[in-house]
Amino acid sequence: MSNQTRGKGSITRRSFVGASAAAMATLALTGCQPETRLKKTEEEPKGAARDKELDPNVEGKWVTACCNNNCGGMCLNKVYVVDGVVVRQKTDDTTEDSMAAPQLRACPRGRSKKQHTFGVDRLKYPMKRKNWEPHTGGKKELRGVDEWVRISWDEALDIVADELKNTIDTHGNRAILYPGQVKGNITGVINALGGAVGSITSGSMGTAVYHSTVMGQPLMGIGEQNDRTDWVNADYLVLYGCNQAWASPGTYMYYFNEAKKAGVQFVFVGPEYNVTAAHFNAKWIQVRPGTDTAFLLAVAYQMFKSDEAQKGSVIDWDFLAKYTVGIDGNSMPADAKVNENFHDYVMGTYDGQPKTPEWASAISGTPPEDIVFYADMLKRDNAVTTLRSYAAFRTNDSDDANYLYMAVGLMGGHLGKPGHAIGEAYHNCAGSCMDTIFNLGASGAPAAPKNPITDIVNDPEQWSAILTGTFNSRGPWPTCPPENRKDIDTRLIVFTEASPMNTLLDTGSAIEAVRKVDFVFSTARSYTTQAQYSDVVLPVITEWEKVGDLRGGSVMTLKNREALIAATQVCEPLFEAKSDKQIAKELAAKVGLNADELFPLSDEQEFFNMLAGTTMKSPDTGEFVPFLTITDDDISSWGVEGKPQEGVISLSEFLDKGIYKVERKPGDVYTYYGYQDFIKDPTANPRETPSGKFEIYSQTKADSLNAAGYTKDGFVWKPYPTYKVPVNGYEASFADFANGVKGDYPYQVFNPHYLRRSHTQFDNLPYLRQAFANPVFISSVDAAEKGIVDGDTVRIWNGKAQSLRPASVTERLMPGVIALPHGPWVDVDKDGVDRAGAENLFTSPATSGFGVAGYNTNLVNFEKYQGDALEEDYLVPQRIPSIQE
Ligand SMILES: Nc1nc2c(c(=O)[nH]1)N[C@H]1C(S)=C(S)[C@@H](COP(=O)(O)OP(=O)(O)OC[C@H]3O[C@@H](n4cnc5c(=O)[nH]c(N)nc54)[C@H](O)[C@@H]3O)O[C@H]1N2
Ligand SMILES: Nc1nc2c(c(=O)[nH]1)N[C@H]1C(S)=C(S)[C@@H](COP(=O)(O)OP(=O)(O)OC[C@H]3O[C@@H](n4cnc5c(=O)[nH]c(N)nc54)[C@H](O)[C@@H]3O)O[C@H]1N2
Ligand code: SF4
Ligand SMILES: [Mo]
Repeated sequence: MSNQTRGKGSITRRSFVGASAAAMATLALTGCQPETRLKKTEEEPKGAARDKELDPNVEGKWVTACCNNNCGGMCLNKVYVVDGVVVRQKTDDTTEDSMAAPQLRACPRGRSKKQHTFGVDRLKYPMKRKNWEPHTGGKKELRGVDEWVRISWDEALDIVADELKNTIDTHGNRAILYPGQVKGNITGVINALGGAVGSITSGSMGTAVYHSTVMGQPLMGIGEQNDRTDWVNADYLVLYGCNQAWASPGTYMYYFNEAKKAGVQFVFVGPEYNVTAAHFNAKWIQVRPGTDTAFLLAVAYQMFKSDEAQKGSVIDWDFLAKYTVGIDGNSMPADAKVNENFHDYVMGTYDGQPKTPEWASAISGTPPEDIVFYADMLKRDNAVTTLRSYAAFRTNDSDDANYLYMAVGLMGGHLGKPGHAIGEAYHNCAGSCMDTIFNLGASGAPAAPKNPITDIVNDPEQWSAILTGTFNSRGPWPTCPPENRKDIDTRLIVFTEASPMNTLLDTGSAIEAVRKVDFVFSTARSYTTQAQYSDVVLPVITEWEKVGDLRGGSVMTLKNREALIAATQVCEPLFEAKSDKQIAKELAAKVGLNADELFPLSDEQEFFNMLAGTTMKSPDTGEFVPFLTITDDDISSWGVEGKPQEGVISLSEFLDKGIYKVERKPGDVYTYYGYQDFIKDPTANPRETPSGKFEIYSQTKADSLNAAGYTKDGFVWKPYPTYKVPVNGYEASFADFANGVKGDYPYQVFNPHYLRRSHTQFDNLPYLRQAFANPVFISSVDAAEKGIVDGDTVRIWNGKAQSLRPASVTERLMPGVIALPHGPWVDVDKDGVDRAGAENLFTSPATSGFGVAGYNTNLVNFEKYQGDALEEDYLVPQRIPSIQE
């Protein structure tokens, strides 16, 4: 394609690049030197020809621009488009900020999206690795460091089609692997060709994903919590290892603020007194990473003890009897195989070790009096809302931690009534998860062909599967048991819509594995790690180039219960980038499939179908009704098929505004309490467990954990929650734990989800690099011991890797714990030193329990770096491939 005017805007690509470069130069100056910018403006020659898009007299249009990055918000982003170019951006000014309808204001990432779409690092056309050769990969060891050659789409898709066919013909479909949380159209095409080995992930939720349903919580542990308008009714609001200010922007913080104003006491549990905890002046209950099981067992112990001492005023025994099984020997479930129970274990009947606050404190680092405080807080007369995210569960051997989190809440009877909840604060739903107000319509596109290959590799095992040629394939959900040990000979890797080299455990092995196979291809918007290590890279459009996007409603469709946001196209696809669907469609044709059958609908038709099918719970009747009014004129102007309908708001008004918010009123039809139906009538609305109740004793849990085959140290899982020393956890930081002798890697490290990025997305953006330095956070106690001050370059290492990062010294971390933010793009220099702080270089697939990715149980050492100080990330040139035209 040449530099032709294209699409809706009337700007040529050449003039666009010039304009956006000019706009960026101005913005770069605004960032650091306002006085310079003023001077520059004054110096501009009067009457000089201006680019139209920079001329305030030329009118543009506000467009709602999609912002959806697996980030934890669902914010309104609007961009002002003049002549096809985005010149300004704003966020939600559609309502006053109020409890009834808080503003959905964008975070710094959303406000930087302009650089994501229009940045100079956008990949412009397909490219192939210079030393790649068909079917063998050529010089495979050069993956990641090779140069690139620009190729046409035709050639790129010919190569991909040929490599797919050759791999399938020579080695079979099991030789293809989709690593990471892959989605998408391209994998659908490969499925139509016979499929590939897929992957299973514990991802965000760690051990909670497996156990929650077994115990009685729905939705992989997302569970149920009260409508967030209820938080004001709590006496205590517990943030159990969450950090909403960083990891769930959007409206969480708004409702927390309201709760704070109403006098709610905040409590935070975790290793770092993070910004959210600090903002609400929370009481800090210190717990080292991966030690929550010990902490919570001691909380249970203390509750039993105080209840005895205070004659039943702590534990709600009637509640336990009605809604749970297994608290003690009097309430065993019918399927129990072991004559042991939770109460007696906690008291030390079976192992001689009462799980006292002092016992837990030696492991979790929690002062015993804080364990007593927590137990006292949970007593039944207090209104306690506990909210957890999943940081505590992205740890090895925390398989009983979510059980305990639930169990101690149930002991206080904190469920199903105002102010009481044992809930979670999942970023995907920005507060209220269940009981939807909007249900999004279906796109009408046929479901992607199913993957005929039934072998599935557990995420932590993907790189070792490639390197060793064996893996445990998936058995009955959720296990990958040892009897499913299988051979695998991976020859081709597909990287699309995930960043597994950066985000799965053990990035070093990822690099090795990727260099082993015959062919690797990826889709990418910029030069991500996956793109860097591929043979062929296919440039894909960003959200802003898509025809439209509809978000909101429920936890599964992201993110905010009370709002729907419809984004519309900001600009036509840039350069030669194509949508995933377009790429898949063209690939389908290349491999001889019927592309029109696989992808029959236009993007407009799919977007229209989603809009037309969306329903809303009526504020008057509580029944779901069509959301949009659609006319014959709408249908003909869209050029789609459909029927007119009556709804709550017209299609054109909704798309113009880009947002529809439901105003909340106290006691309205949208009010709910977690598990309210079960609490009202547990027989008519049983939990999905063998007993129909919450199971503090769960035979299913014990049986499946023991069958999973990941626990290698001889430990036997019990049906009730017990303590297991975690692999790579606190105890492993000692050479001799009993005598307090530290080992080679004496520091625990966890990975906060960091504001500069959404996982790996945006890591390359200069605005965000300037705003967020991506340091390693170190406790002031540890820093003082090592002579490290704020800003010093620190070397972090363990047996697998070493990285450099600037230190951020803080009093808000427990000594012995460092925090290395999640998601930077791995950047290993010629000496083997990573300069980005890519956290998964340090993690290892030492999975245990159900085989989860134990990201937050990990050990390292660190010191002040003696070499040249690291330059700040924003001074490092953006990662842009050098390409031969
Ligand atoms: N800015 C930003 N926001 C994001 C994302 C992102 O990449 N960037 N990703 C999104 C996604 S997909 C997810 S899953 C969520 C993750 O959201 P979270 O899991 O809530 O985020 P984290 O930052 O990993 O951890 C939150 C807090 O948990 C505490 N913590 C760490 N380990 C432990 C532990 O073992 N026990 C206890 N009790 N506390 C612990 C730490 O103090 C930390 O501040 O964030 C979402 N939001
Ligand atoms: N050590 C450690 N590792 C972690 C975590 C941790 O806390 N510590 N957190 C874990 C968690 S909670 C999660 S959820 C995972 C996330 O892991 P990933 O899902 O692998 O992370 P992302 O960086 O969001 O990767 C998404 C990629 O898809 C691309 N992409 C987005 N939309 C599209 C699209 O429409 N089309 C195409 N073709 N590409 C698209 C993005 O540009 C990006 O490159 O990471 C996990 N990894
Ligand atoms: S929180 Fe997420 S949706 Fe909101 S502006 Fe930031 S990146 Fe966008
Ligand atoms: Mo996640």
